[in-house]
Amino acid sequence: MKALILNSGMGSRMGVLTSEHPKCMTEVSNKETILSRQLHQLAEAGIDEVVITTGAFDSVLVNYCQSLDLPLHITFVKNPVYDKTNYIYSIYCAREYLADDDIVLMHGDLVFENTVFDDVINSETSCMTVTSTLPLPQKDFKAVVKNGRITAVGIDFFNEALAAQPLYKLHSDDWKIWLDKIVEFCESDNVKCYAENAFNEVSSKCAIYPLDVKNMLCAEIDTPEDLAVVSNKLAELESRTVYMCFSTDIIHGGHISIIKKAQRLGKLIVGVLSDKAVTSYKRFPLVPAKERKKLFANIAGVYKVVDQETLSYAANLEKFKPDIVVHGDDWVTGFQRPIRDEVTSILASYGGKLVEYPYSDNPEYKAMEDRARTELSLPDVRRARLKKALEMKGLVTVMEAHSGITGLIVEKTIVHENGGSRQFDAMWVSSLCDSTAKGKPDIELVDMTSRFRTIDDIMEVTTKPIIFDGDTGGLTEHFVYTVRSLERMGVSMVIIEDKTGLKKNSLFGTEVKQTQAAIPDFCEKIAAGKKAQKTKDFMICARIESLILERGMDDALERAFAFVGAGTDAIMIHSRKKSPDEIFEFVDKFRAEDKTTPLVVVPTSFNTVTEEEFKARGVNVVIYANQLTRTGFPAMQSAARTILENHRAKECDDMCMSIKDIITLIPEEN
Ligand code: SPV
Ligand code: MG
Repeated sequence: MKALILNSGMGSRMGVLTSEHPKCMTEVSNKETILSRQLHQLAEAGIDEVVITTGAFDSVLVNYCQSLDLPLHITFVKNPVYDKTNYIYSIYCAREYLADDDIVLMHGDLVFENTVFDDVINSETSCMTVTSTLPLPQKDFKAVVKNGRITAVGIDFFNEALAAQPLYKLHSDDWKIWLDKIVEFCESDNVKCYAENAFNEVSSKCAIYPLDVKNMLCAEIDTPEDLAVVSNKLAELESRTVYMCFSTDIIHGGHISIIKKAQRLGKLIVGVLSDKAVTSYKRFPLVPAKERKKLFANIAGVYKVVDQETLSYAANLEKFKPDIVVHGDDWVTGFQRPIRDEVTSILASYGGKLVEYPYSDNPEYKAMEDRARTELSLPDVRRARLKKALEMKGLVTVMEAHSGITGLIVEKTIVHENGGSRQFDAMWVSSLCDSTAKGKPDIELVDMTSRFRTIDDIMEVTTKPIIFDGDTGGLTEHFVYTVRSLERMGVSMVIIEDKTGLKKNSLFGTEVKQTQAAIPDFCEKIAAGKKAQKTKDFMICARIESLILERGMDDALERAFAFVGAGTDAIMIHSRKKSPDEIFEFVDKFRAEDKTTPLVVVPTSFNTVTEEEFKARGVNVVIYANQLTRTGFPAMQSAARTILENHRAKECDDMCMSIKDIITLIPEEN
């Protein structure tokens, strides 16, 4: 696309303001002239071929343009008879530079705000700016609009007309029709009329649509009075605020480009989404909000950086009342739609505006995001994330995984709710499910090497933190090695239960013989584990079996405080009662004395309690310990039975996941 700016006019109505230079060089603010503003707008839009027609003071104009040092290639075409002809003849003079291209055509005395210009150049059809909110001017252009199209432009049309400004985007084929007519006019010496007179003769053949700029600035400056009005409006625009929210921790070209666009609309306030909101919405941020704020604060032209605590913009829109909110158009559909709806309704309540730019799905940016995800899977980054998630969210949810595929299910399952998303924070490598997957009883029979193999399978394909079910931890002398191995692998927490001898699954309770470890012995195991660990991120959690083994609340509490004293990083309290009462009682009594040590629960039996209620009571980790195993295996049994019963596989088909779904669940390395 090329630009054509018509600057051959004399500008005589401006009086002394045009005694030494053409009208387009009139200052509209202390930092720009009409022309420098137009040229900057063109350069920012990437339109680098510009044709300027000149007349009086042409060398002043040429020197001035060169002094602006903009990345533009400007062709100057002087209308030698500028004082005897109208701009139709200037266009005629420039015709050889204007053929076969889309054109943005503007008069040299026109000042328009950036949004108007963006709308014009992004228009899919040929268009001319009109203003439906202004009364029809007596002496200026009006456009006659019929069936949605402009059929005539001129001063003397009042019927079915709208105020119009000479800013056009013209597709090459429309422009060719008009330009041919201009040539015809000029070659038959019809050179004192407007170029639009030629258009009016061919308007049925070129499809130019009105682009209504309503109350936005788009005005010609003909007189000093016009200049005052436009300058005031520009000053008003300068004080406009624009709001954008970012969740990203990698700033790439796509972000910079939307920031640049937003800055052109006013003073840009950047809201940085909190770590908690980012985690729920896409993935754990590699860079915390405090640092992400610094990144944005250091981008030239960002006026202010503020926190945005939630996915909802409501609080910040109420507080800052930005004139404009800018966002990519990716939220027009999909799960973010409710957030957008809320933004539009708040903006409407005070007259703000939403501006959306096309979302860039550049593969390079996707590759950067993929690299960030890979980083999350590295041992050091992954290990540290459980502690961070606990600090950030207060309560983390953990789902069982016992293989690569179940790990992927925990990794990738997302549900959308109120414009946000919910996903599990971490994975639980359960001894029950790991043993069951191997067809073995949950009695510490599956050895550590095999358990580590399961962790490795999961780690290879996921990024979320892992909590490992360490059973009793084995002999203290062995446990210290387990701690170091887990730590090295990138596991975040090991939970060991205060049992000794042949361990059986807790859900058997007192139906089987199980022995609880003596408090001093277990304390020693915890202390040895803590001493063995190398990083500060790794956590050892002591699991108390007193309620399972019906040893009473006092025993459970006594153990909890002793284990905290021995250095445990967290306490898991277990129960196999359907009612949560004993868990609640423990949590209340523990929290009365210890406000900080994280509390872990496994609500397999007491499964009516919601995460919100657990959090309100002071619980920090909720582990769904076996639900993938307990739902997956019956489905397999049923498939096997169906095939046996039907002597073929067809009847089983409806129970099967489609191959497409399997393929999308399992990512391919690239
Ligand atoms: C496991 O998942 O292996 C556990 C939790 O230890 S429970 O089965 O409830 O004992
Ligand atoms: Mg277990």
